[in-house]
Formats: sequence, C-alpha cells, structure tokens
Amino acid sequence: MSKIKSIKARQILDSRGNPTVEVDVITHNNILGRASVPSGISKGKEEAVELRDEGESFFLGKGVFKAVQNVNKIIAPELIGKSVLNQEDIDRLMLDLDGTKNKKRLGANALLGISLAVTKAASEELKLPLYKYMGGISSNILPVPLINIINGGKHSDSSIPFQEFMIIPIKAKNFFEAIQMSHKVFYSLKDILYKKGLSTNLGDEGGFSPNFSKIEDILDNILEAIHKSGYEPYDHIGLALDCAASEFYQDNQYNYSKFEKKKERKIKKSKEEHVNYLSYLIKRYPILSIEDGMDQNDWEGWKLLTHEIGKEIQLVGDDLFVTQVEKLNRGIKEKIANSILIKVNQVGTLTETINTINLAKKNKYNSIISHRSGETEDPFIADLSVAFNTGQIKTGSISRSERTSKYNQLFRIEEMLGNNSYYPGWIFP
Ligand code: 2PG
Ligand code: MG
Repeated sequence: MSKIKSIKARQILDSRGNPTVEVDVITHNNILGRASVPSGISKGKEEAVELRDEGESFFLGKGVFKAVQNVNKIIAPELIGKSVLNQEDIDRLMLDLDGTKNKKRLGANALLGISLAVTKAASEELKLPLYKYMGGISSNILPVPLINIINGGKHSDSSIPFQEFMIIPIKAKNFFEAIQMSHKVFYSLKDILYKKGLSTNLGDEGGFSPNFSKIEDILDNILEAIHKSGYEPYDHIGLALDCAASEFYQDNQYNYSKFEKKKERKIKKSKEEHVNYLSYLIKRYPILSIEDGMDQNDWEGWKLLTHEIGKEIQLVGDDLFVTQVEKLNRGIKEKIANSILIKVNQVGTLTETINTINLAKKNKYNSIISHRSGETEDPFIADLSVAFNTGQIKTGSISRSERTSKYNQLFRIEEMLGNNSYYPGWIFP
C-alpha cells in the first residue's frame, strides 16, 4: 500500500515571486507527500542544474514548465508502483533516467521535488514525524540558528559587498529561547537603525538592508543591538558572516567597490590582503563562522585562509563544495575549510544530500543545513537538520513566513521531543 499511485508536479511561486516546482506524490493508501523546491540567486557554478523555460515573455524566462513536464511525463511513469519506503532506489532510478552529471536533462528542480515528496509520503505512511523517519531514534539535537539580520550582496540593493551578517544565539537553554534572544536583538537593531535615520527595509532573507559605508560600521551596530538587548557578545551571542566572495572576485582580486565608494581604503584587495582583512575582523569582533570567505575557484586563497584562521573559527564552504561529495573530498584532501553548507537543491536528491552529510561527519567537517534566498513555505530543512543532528541551521531572519516556517517547525519538533530534546549551543571550533 506504500506504493506510488500518482505523481503530479505544478508550477508555484517562491518568496521572490519567481516560479518554482511543487510535487505531490500520492500512495495507494491515499497518503500525500508534498514538497517544493527552493532557488538561490548567488549560485555556485557547479550546482546541479535548475531547469528554466526559455522565452522572456513568459515569467521573464523563469518558468519551470519544462521541469514540471519532465516530472509528469518522463519520471512519474517510471516511478508508479514503486514503494515510497525505498528512497535510495527511487533517487538512483531518477539519476539513471537523467543520465547527466549535473542533472541538466531532467533538471535538479524536477528530481528534488519528487525526492523530497517521496520522503514526506514515506514518513506519513509510517506515521512518523519527518525528522524521525529520516534520522531514527537518535535524532534529538535542535540546531543553533545562524540568523541573518543584515542582508547585503546579491540579496539587497544596498552597497554592502558581503552577503550575510548573522547572529548566533549561543547561550540559550533551548531552541525556543535561542529564537526569543534573536528576536530581541533583531528588534533592537531595527530601533537603532531607525533612530540613526537608516533604512529598516528588508532584504531577500528578511534581514535589514541599509546602506553603510564600512563593514565595521555594520558589525558595530550589531554589537550595539546585542548590548541593548542585555546580552554580551561572545558569551551570549556570536556573529557569523557569509562573504559570498565569488560574487565580488574579479581578475584575481576581491573587489569591494560595490561598497567602499570613498577612496580612503583600497577597494581592490589581493587574496593576501583580503585574508588579512578577514583575520583582522575575527580579532576585533566575536565572529565564530565565515562562509565563502574566498571565491569558489580560488583554492589557493582558500588554502591561505584556512591556514590563517581555520583553527580559530568555522570556515564554511558553500559555492566551494556545492553539497557534492566529489568537491568535499577534494577539500578534505587539500585541507580546505573545516565545514560545509548543505543545500538540498545544490545536489538534487535526498540520498546524495545524506551522502555528503555523512562524508562531512566522518571527516569532522561541520554541516550547516541551509535555505536558499528564494524559498517556499515548505519547512523540510528544519526536519533535515534535526534528523542528522547537524547542530546548525541557516534559514534567514526572524521575519518573512518562508523563513519563520522553518523556525516554527523547529518549535514543534522541540515540543515533540520534550525532555529528550537537546540544544547544545555552540560546540564548534
Ligand atoms: C547562500 C545562499 C543562502 P543563495 O549564499 O548561502 O543564504 O544564498 O540561495 O542566493 O545562493
Ligand atoms: Mg553562501
């Protein structure tokens, strides 16, 4: 009865109003598994391919009807009659059907929609919460959220070159308190910005996106908000950055010109100068984690950065590893970074995502489960983070429903786990 009766995909809209894929998988028990696919804007070059329709006139060339058709016409007929409990077989069958290295024939958005909908249908079949179905009885760690309160880079039209400025509520007794602390800091920051005449408009991931003239000014304002909320930086709340450096790497240089319009500082930094700047920042501020500090192809720069500060803080590869085993293996071999960002749509199936998380775990790389800047209301990644006890999640600010839906699901999971839930806080390097 857990066999698939029907699969239907449709085009829906993501948080930016752009088309994305939603898939319904229905079993013979009339159990529904429904999942939708997120979409990034600052993408890694080697991410699995997100299939979009051509032709500017239709949703500005962003339609996903080709991917929808691939689900309904090509993949669905092959999966009808298969049990949703056989996740790996289903994912492998889809990979074979696609037959390309980067899923460009059928589209990673087509494959992922089915893969996650199958997982959800399976958990419903077994009447298990999703996190427990995926992870088993040892899944009980509530992740520390890395909460993006200032949006820059490609996620805002401000002039900040770094993409994300996040707070990490380290010293909370549980996940609920972690969010309550972050909520306080978020609104303190809003107040501070407002009183200084700065914009409190929100960027793509729900953080504020005012114009500042220096990165230090942003960090100083965040520290002010932490103090104003009655917390101590480092002791209660740490900071994290996603530089998304691939977005401002040009001709072997890190070009801060989106930001530092005034000529008082060097706008283009060599990789050594850029690394020195990041090491200066971690000395001056309570920064515990830096993601994509270097460009995705600048492995030499990554080596330098890891050598300089990789023992002191978490260095996360996002565009660098694109959630793929092959890339992470190279990083491990060359001792690049010490952590990996996990995005389901960078790789395209749940099975491959789990393989990457397991490889990271085996090699003592931290895994941070992550949203995309274009999200839907689907909270799948909240369950994923608890299922594999990754201990960290990055899913935007304390605003916008596509972000808070993940926090809300984590509240529910914490409630379900009751006394068995565990919020270890920051236990990472
Ligand atoms: C990132 C992500 C999510 P995007 O760079 O980490 O925050 O952004 O989804 O645009 O790639
Ligand atoms: Mg990133």
